[in-house]
Amino acid sequence: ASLALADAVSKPAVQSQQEMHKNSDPKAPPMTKAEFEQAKQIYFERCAGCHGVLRKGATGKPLTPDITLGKGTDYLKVFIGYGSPAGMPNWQSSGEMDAATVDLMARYIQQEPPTPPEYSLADIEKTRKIYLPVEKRPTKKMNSYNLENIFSVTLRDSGEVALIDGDSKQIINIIKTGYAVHISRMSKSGRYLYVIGRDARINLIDLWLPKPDNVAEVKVGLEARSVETSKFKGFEDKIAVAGTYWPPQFVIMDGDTLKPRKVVSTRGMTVDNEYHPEPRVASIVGSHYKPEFVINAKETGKIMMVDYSDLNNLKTTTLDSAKFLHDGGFDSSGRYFLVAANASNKIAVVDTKVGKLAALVDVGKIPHPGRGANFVHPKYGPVWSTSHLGSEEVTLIGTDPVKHPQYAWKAVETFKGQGGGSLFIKTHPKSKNLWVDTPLNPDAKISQSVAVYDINNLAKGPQIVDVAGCAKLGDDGAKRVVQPEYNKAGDEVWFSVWSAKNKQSAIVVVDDKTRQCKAVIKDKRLITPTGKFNVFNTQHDVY
Ligand code: DHE
Repeated sequence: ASLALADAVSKPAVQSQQEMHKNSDPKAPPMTKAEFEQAKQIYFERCAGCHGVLRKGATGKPLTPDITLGKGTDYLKVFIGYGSPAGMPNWQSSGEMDAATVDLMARYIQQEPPTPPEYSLADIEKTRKIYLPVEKRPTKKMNSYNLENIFSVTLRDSGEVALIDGDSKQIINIIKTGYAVHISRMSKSGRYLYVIGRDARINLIDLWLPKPDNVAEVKVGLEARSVETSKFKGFEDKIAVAGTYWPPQFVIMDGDTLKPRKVVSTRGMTVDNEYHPEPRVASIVGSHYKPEFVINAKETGKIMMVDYSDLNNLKTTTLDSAKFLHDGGFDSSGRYFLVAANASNKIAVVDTKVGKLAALVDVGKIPHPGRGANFVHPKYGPVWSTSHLGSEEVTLIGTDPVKHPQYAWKAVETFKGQGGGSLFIKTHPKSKNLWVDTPLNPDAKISQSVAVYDINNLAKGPQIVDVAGCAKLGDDGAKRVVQPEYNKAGDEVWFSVWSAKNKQSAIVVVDDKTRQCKAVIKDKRLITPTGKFNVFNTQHDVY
């Protein structure tokens, strides 16, 4: 799974003398076995996240042969090469795939999708490595870093995370991880950092070591996006959980050794009472009110509140919401969890105190909040906000049923951002700014800049900050400015300027008050930076 796209593409398969792939429907365009294997790997790394391993569709359209065969290779090549305004990336015109690869993928998606293997608890346990046993780990912090202001930065295509000291902006360590780490999460105490690769490899990093590094590792499946730890009193740092895209299941582990304890399948009926074979696990959060994880199954629209206090008698409350569940975060009180149901254009609100769905709120097209942004609106009181992948709208939802009941769980205000293709929105309790990125907008000017609003005067409209311009990377190739993340003090906001793997990228630190670039972190080791997670803000769900 660590095979990078560029490597795969640079070794075109020799078609003639090789054995051909056998497809059940002979109408599918011919491919050699080697081409099929190469395309399978690229599909896994680039396409499966949106279209599903079984190609049944979710964020992206279904790509099963009953649909793709009718479209044919030429049509599919245009779509793959040039993308669509609905969010399909322009793989060829962005320079990320060459014409031969686009042709390969167009032929591949007309074949029957291969069914990947299942993955049991024993399979998981076999992959587990302990680099430093618990008894040999330090009993107190052994370094002088200000741990709470460290950023864990995904280096997507190199299969690493960079730990960057938020105070000095120096790289503390570059740590080998799974491929394309998706998120980083902190243990309740702030000592352990968990990262999960797209290939479902989890790395446990101990921030107390003289130089923070891996202490354990496990591969929990074939494809994954989410990892979380127990936050409830009495269970601090004790339990970890990871959700996988394939197989569709979640795994509960010991927090300090990653020893798998329980695997639970998410296959079953959707909220429309139809069977789904691949309900992938999207976001997971640890409840602050109960010993529970809130686990979101994408395709079924079911939200599972899983009680981790007794794994042998596992109690789960399942809430019906809407399809397809994706990303989300807590409101400012930490009681309500708001999650995007992106195919329904809704936000589901979970009351983690009583274990019930509080509301389903209609928002714009394909909401994509990341963890969202909480602030106090002058009129509506506390609100949580989301931007959208499929529209230029930013939507605010009232989150205070006690003091502002008339606004609670309603979309109280919608205003325009720079354009569609937004992935993340962010503010901080100490800030007056609301930052909205647009990395997937097809217009380079928009994907390379961000919009920032004054939360006390949203009507004034945004100021546009040319973040990529600050990085001074030149005109060389596509760059996307992605994911605002605050430092602990809430006076700096960090952005990734995400270039192709073989091009220079950077992290731009913007002064939150002046909205001017304050620092640019450039280093040849910073390959394809995407998500950034400040230790303190992640540990305490501050966003
Ligand atoms: Fe993400 C969060 C899934 C594409 C960067 N992404 C999430 C979460 C899920 C998810 C389920 C929530 C995890 C949680 O909170 O527990 N992401 C997917 C996909 O299925 C999708 C659409 C396609 C894919 O193939 O993976 C996808 N995501 C991307 C990207 O292309 C991004 C920009 C770069 C990358 O590394 O792949 C990307 N996703 C992120 C980031 C977060 C995230 C940075 C966490 C944001 C935060 O602030 O919490």
